[in-house]
Amino acid sequence: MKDGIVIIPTYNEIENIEIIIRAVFSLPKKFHVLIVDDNSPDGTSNKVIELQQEFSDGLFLETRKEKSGLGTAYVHGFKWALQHDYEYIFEMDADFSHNPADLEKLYNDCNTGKAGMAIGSRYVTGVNVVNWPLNRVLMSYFASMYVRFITGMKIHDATAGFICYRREVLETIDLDKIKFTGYAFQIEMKYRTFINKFKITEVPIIFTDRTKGESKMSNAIIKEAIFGVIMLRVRKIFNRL
Ligand SMILES: Nc1nc2c(ncn2[C@@H]2O[C@H](COP(=O)(O)OP(=O)(O)O)[C@@H](O)[C@H]2O)c(=O)[nH]1
Ligand SMILES: [Mg+2]
Repeated sequence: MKDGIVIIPTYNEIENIEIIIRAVFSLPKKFHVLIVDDNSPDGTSNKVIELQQEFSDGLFLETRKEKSGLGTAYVHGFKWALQHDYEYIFEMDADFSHNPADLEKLYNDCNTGKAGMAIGSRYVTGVNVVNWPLNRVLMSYFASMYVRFITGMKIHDATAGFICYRREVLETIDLDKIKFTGYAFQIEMKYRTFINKFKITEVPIIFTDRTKGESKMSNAIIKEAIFGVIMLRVRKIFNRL
């Protein structure tokens, strides 16, 4: 079995890709990295290929034909990581909203058996979000309250996308059934982990808005999340999840 791999989905992250990869490989704890790029027009994947010369034993790239959303990019990455025998599988953004230095804290919760899923959480100790406009903070915070209310999960940060999974958790989920692509994807993964009765922990992190490149957030992603949560709950009630 191999140890940990950090999956980073990318779409037009040319300004971040090299520094985020270097940041992970310069950590004291060694993790492998899998970039899942959707054929970014800005050439993100060419930069990854160039860096593979330097990090030949730990940097991997999967390229998809077109932009197909964060959820399916992760599902693709999860399957790859399971096939390649990794024990600990991470989700992390490319834009430094998630600090790579926190990876080890998430890893430790999973590695010591405290968690099957460890979440880097913005809202365990107040609101640890830096530089986001107030409306985005409020939306994100109330989204978590809404998810708690509908699903009954006691999670403070339901849309968080900074996660470590033990492989059993991903093996237990039927990944082909995951349909959501945006924030709803993050909620769905937590809900399925919760239903499968794995332990979930929240590790406090500070989330910082990106300083380089552009957010791919859209109204469609917000709508998907609002209706997606209700759909998840209804499907669970009718045992169709
Ligand atoms: N492969 C892939 N990555 C994506 C897609 N949409 C967003 N990402 C990546 O997912 C991460 C989070 O996206 P971001 O736009 O920062 O979302 P925000 O933090 O909610 O504003 C970044 O690394 C993006 O490059 C997509 O459609 N495909
Ligand atoms: Mg971001």
